[in-house]
Amino acid sequence: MQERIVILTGAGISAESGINTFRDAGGLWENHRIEDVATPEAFQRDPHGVQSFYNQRREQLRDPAIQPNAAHRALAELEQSLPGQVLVVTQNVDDLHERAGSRNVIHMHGELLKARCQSTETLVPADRDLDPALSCTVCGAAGCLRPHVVWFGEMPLEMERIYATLAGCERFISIGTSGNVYPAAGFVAEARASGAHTTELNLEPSEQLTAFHEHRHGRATELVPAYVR
Ligand code: BJW
Repeated sequence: MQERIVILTGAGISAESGINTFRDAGGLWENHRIEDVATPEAFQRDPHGVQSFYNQRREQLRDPAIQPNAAHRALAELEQSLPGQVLVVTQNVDDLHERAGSRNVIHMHGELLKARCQSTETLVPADRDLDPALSCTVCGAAGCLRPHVVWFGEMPLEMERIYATLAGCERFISIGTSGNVYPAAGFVAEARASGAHTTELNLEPSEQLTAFHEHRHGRATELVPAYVR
């Protein structure tokens, strides 16, 4: 059956698991310039610096203290109670939705625990630190592996499937995202144009607040279980 509920998640859903957001006080963009770590040009200029930024974040994800929280678990339970009807589109590169039990997940900005061969597009596991000089086993060329993430100026992943699902959905729920980054920030307008009911669950009003039918503000671990159960 076609998914009827689309849930967009952002860094705020993983904040209470101990993973930094991007734009909050103390967030990743406070200590790193986007132009230095999150563009293809930065990677071309300084592959070691960019890999080191992502290696630090991989290390954080390996920390046993980092676990899915009540919001991730509530979404997994929703999917289990409505088989085939729930699609989670996450902007997050962590694996906390999967660890909580969600199965129908699109990582539109990629995955921290994968690397991609720049020659063949082959994906390889990257659960350890990545050395930019490593060669990929498929093409054998040295230095061709890059983090499997979507940087500014690059096309997010699985856009066709996302837009098709937005066009047919009846509910759109946005959780823990500031609504600053497109195309994800425009999904609420797409869903609304298709007749979906739209809800924002976020710590504070997002940039897209006025586009939603309803909004609730507070911590994801409290709002999400209360909203979806
Ligand atoms: C809590 C909480 C708690 C905290 N409970 N809540 C001018 C106009 C329009 C667009 C553009 C433009 N100029 C350039 C563009 C395009 C550009 C863009 O959007 N730029 C803007 C900055 C203006 N976008 C792109 O380049 C994208 N590609 C693209 O557009 O391709 C062309 C295209 C055209 C048409 C269709 C399709 C494509 C690519 C964007 C790639 C973004 N990449 C990153 C890095 C990924 C890898 C990595 O992780 O390192 O993705 S940037 C970063 O931002 C990351 C995130 O996924 C993304 C969104 O951040 P998010 O999740 O919203 O986090 P925060 O920190 O911003 O917000 C957290 C929220 O949680 C806050 O509101 C808190 O209040 C809340 N919160 N604790 C609940 N406990």
